[in-house]
Amino acid sequence: MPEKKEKFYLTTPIYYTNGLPHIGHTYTTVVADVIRRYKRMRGYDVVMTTGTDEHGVNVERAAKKAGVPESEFVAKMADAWRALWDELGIPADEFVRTTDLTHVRTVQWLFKLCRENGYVYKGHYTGQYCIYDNAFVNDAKPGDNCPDCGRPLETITEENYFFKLSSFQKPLLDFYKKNPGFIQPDTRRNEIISFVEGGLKDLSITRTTIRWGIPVPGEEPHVFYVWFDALTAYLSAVGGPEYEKRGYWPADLHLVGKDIIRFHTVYWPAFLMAAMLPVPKQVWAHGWFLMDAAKMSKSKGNVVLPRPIVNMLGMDALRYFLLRDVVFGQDGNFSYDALVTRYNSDLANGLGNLASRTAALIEKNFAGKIPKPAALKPQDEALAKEAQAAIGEVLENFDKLSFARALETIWTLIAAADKYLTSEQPWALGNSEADQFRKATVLWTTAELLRIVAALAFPVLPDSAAKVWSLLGQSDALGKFELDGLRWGQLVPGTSLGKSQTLFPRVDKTEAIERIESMANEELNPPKAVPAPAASAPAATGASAAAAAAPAVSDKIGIEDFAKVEMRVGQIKTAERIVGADKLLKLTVDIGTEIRQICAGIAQYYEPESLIGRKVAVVVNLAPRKLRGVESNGMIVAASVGPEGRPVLTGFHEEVEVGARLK
Ligand code: ME8
Repeated sequence: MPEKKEKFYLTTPIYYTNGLPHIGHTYTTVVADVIRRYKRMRGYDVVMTTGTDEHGVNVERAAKKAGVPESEFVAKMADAWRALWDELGIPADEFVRTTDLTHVRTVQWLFKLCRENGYVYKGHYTGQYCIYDNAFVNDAKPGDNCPDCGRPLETITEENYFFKLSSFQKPLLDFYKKNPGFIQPDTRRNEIISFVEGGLKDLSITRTTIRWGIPVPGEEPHVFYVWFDALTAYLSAVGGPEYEKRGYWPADLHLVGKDIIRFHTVYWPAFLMAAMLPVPKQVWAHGWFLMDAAKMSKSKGNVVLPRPIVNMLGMDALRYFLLRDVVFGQDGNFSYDALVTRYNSDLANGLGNLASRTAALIEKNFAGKIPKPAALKPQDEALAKEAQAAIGEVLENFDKLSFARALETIWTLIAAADKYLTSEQPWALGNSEADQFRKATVLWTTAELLRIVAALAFPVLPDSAAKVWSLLGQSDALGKFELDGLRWGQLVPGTSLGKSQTLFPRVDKTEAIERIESMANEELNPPKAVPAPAASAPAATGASAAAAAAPAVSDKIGIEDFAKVEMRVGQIKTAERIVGADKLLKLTVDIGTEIRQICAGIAQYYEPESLIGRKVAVVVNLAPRKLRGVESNGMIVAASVGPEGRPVLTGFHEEVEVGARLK
């Protein structure tokens, strides 16, 4: 544990704003968040940066297509990226935009330093350029396609400022040698060393053909070109020219995908060396998540989105899968099948089941208080030893960013506890004093193991580990717990258990996948914009609030407009909650001519059982649509009450026939 809080600065790439985040971007940001939480639990003062890369031709074109100025386009996109990270619980400590003023100043300052030190000159450049990857392709001929994305290259000739990258071959090779941990994993280091040994060409760092970029002061129309601009964001985020005041530079860790390792391990240290600024300590390049063996991209139509998965299974499930299923550094295939299988086996049947089983047994046998262990048997001691050893192993693996290994060790412990419970059978013990002592020992041991599991799993499963933690009656915030102090034996007997809650409800694989895919489809192909609901409209608890809204423009409608809405008396036959949709109930409703499935946003206000047999007003001629992946064919009418819009279902004071039309 560092004496005085040592600083730790880590970054994700700053993502392009011409698209929205998919699971690949989410992966890097999740990993950064896991490291951030882990380092905080090891006593570090951590800052994590992410952000958006907002300049360049692609943005110019996308803004034009959208018919808005570039600044407006990127502001919306940056908001969308930031909002998604917030929603997923992985917000940056510093969110840097390359259009931020501090960033603009930092880029101009870095350029000035490089120029003053003699590493910048003016020249002409003609090259084959991929506008999608924002990179010149060395050795390509006119008419070639990009070797990375396969799309046509463009020939570009223009006056540029050049950076003397060629002067840095030896300094870089010396630097890699002195700092063998700088490029990780090792295979990537070897690739980069061979690349640099092969010779470095000077690099064009400004453009005159692009308008949307940071201007080179006094040299307009030159604007800075992608990588000189983008990489500098890491420094801008922690103070830019005043970085020394904040004290986070040099970065401890740049996390990147393998696609951009060269820019981070060759260009970036060279720019900083040229400016005589400190060089980051480590660049870690992870592999790609592939879909059907190809890199995900929106143009190929094979992207996986995070939100539908999170809606269905929860963020912890996604985090767990991303870190458990693929060895960090290697490529991995993304499959919904593997995701849901892991969810059911490791989370629902594994951690979730162990926690609820243990809590239920303590509740039943010890009135919800952690029992005091009595004499230990060898099997109790063996489990304690295994858990104590796991602590060291897990920390070591987190330190090496071997997340899959760390999780494997934690889940081996969970399996050992399951086996222990099954063989000790505390539920089969009687009420004799000896049996009571044995029960107490077994249940304390299992609960103590769970406490250790929760602490170790927290960086990856922040929500559910915290739930297990409070289930075991631990009142301190788990995120502030210091892992260096974690030892077997700290669970205090007599502690009252917290409220029990289901951690990971088991799901049907086929249904879960169908719903995730359907939600992804809705997100990728959103319905056309609809008018906002008028304040006086009845609460739309069914298919869509917007679809049921009264026209916003005129406050009067003709009878013929009202006649278009077919409302009938329906009777609720069944009602159930929907996994992954806290607000919705799935109802089947008899509308006289048929039984309809309708989703209603009333789950927070009505118990499903209380609705059976109830007669309600139903809009029956709404186009069917899917809500959270569940088909809804109609809408239940309710009043919207109070500032929170509490739904109150309509009802009838006299006997009415099911199917009667409301007029
Ligand atoms: O390259 N699998 O931005 P970008 C795993 N703006 N990770 C993936 C992935 C996949 N299929 N797809 C994307 C840029 N990523 C530049 C960076 S940094 C100074 C400038 C992740 O929006 C991975 O981290 O194309 C990759 O490096 C990054 O997103 C690329 O994001």
